[in-house]
Amino acid sequence: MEMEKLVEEIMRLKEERNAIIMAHNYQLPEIQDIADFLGDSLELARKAVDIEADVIAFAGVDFMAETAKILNPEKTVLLPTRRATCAMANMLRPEHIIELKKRYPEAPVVLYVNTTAETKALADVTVTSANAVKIVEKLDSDVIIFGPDKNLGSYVARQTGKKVIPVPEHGHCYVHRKFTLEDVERARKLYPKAKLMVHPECEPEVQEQADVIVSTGGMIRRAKEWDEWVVFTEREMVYRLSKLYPNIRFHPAREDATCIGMKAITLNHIYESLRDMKYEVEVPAEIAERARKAIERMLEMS
Ligand code: 5XR
Ligand code: SF4
Repeated sequence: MEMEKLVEEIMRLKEERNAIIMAHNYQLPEIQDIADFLGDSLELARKAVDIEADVIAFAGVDFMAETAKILNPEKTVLLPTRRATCAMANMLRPEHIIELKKRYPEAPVVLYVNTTAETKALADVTVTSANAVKIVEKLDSDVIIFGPDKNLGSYVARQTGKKVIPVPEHGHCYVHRKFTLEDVERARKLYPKAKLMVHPECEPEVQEQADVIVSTGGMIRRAKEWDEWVVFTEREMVYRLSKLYPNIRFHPAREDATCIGMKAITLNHIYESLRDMKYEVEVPAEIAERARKAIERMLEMS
């Protein structure tokens, strides 16, 4: 189907199903353009609570759709393709957590929201990059189990002075790990007036060079502070920022920082997803209940 016709069909199906389309900031431009809401995973999941829709077509990776489902159990949440998955979230298995809990029975389990529902169910509290330090400071323990992003974990350790036991041992995001000091140098040469916005999943030495270290939601909030930025995160973020702020200049730090899971979703998948009501995200009740408690604890503590 041609793009125009495809969009028309999606709009028709949206009405028919009483559906809305939510998309993460890393989605393809043509998907960002038709989304009802854009944001980072937590913003989207929380937004979904206020919306009167029966169906949410979720253009993002699977753990994000699961979080939306956990916070909106009465709504139907659709993941447009099963290939939309997060390599970092998949690195952490429940067994890893159970194993470490045996060795550190007193240490609370703190998990980044970039995790599967199954692992969130084993967490005492979830965190985002924005609230991780604040929450870990408040926890009544000097040792914490933290996963899956080791870079975010060491950032938290540095900021709080607490001992962080990483779970799994080498959890990371391959997209953000691509950025190096050479990218920083090139950016400074090419755009001497620009400031650097760096995602906390990047390597520590790259974070040290940042003017701001923020999640994608934070990038949107902080962009107004300057008129030219180099962006150290998934490349489509630049499309999102440029569209929001046409008078500010944004440059991707690398053209090849693309998330395969995010890019697995096409407009055609969204069309088929609303047409056939697939693929419905289901989280077993017991897991959802426990994962929801960990998320709610984060919301209370932040
Ligand atoms: O998955 C990611 O790499 C993106 C992101 C974000 O900044 O949007 O880290 N995901 C969010 O769920 C994390 C929120 O702190
Ligand atoms: Fe996961 Fe990295 Fe993709 Fe984010 S960018 S969804 S952490 S693989």
